[in-house]
Amino acid sequence: MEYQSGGQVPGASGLLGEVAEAEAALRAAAERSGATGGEDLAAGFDAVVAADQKIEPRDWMPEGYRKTLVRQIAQHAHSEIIGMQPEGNWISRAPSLKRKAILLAKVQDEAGHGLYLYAAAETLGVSRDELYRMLLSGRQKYSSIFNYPTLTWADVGAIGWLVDGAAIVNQVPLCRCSYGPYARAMIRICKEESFHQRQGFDILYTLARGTEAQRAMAQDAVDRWWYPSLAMFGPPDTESTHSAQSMAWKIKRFSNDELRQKFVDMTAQQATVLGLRLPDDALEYDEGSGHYRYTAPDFAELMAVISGDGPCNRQRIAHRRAAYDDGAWVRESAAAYAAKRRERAA
Ligand code: BYC
Repeated sequence: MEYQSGGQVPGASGLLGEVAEAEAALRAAAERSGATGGEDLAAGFDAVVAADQKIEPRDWMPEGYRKTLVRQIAQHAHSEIIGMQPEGNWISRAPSLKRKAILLAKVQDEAGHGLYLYAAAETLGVSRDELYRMLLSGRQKYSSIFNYPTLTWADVGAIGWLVDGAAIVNQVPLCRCSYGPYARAMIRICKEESFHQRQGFDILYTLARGTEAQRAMAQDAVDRWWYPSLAMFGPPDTESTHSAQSMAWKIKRFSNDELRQKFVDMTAQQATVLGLRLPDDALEYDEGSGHYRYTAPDFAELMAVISGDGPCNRQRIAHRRAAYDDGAWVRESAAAYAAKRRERAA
């Protein structure tokens, strides 16, 4: 595997190919005549899912399907928005104008992803404001990963390489999700995420070839972000509450452990190109299975972080609440303006 600064992350082009194939499949599904179940709504839903066509907002769907999608899409949207904080921490301290411009664009992209996803969730009959309030009151979650601090500039590189890398591996299959608005949003998001991963890889590549101190800083960041990144994929399959049903509905296409393994296989090879070490003595390629053996993350830690006890949970939510309160006048002015326009038009 070779790398040229600014180029594609080695071993990641296959994922972009999968996004392109999913995009073509989405178009083909839209053109195929609709699968039906006659008068029976539930049979109609099952037929559409079985035929790999898409469920659209106006279609009948089981209440559990709708609820699962609202939970997952909202959690995903919240993750994008909260995910702006750890990186935002470094915008004013990026080491060059170029790095600063790139990071600014990346953090703006995350806001955009949040918006596509809130819009996709709204097609299921919930408002963005409701979802936002559920985040702020702790009734809905966001990804565990954003509860860890960004201590050095190298953390921005590690987030791009490992966190965005894990995000892509998890999200490319969502481009084939059975719910049309979510699948379409994911196509665009995945294309952008692949640039995000490139910027992280490029930061680490540069640091790993810099001074001894820069190299040590890069290694330290990888040491701290590796296991939290593995934990992003969720609990092991044996403890995953939603996987079986979500896979039957074709919301999820692969299990948590399958995707975690795919991420390890991809990342272990990229680490050798970077010249950095993944902090796992047990990491080893297994000829027989064609996969890397690895040490699982500490799932008790994942559960503690998910339930509010990570290093930065309180800080992240306090920051979001303050931003929500500070923005009240903008929402009120926009609503007053819209009401005035409606009145004038009437
Ligand atoms: N963090 O039954 P399971 C990004 C929860 S954004 C928190 O396996 P499921 C990026 C889970 O919700 C990254 N909670 O659940 C942005 C469930 O909760 P309930 C976000 C987690 O849904 C900015 C319970 O544990 N990506 O990459 O089948 C900058 C049991 O789990 C986590 C997405 O949201 C976790 N890590 O599978 C850079 C992708 N893991 O029932 C990067 C979409 C599990 O108690 N989401 N839980 O409420 C998914 O693919 C799935 O929801 C998951 C979990 C694989 C995450």
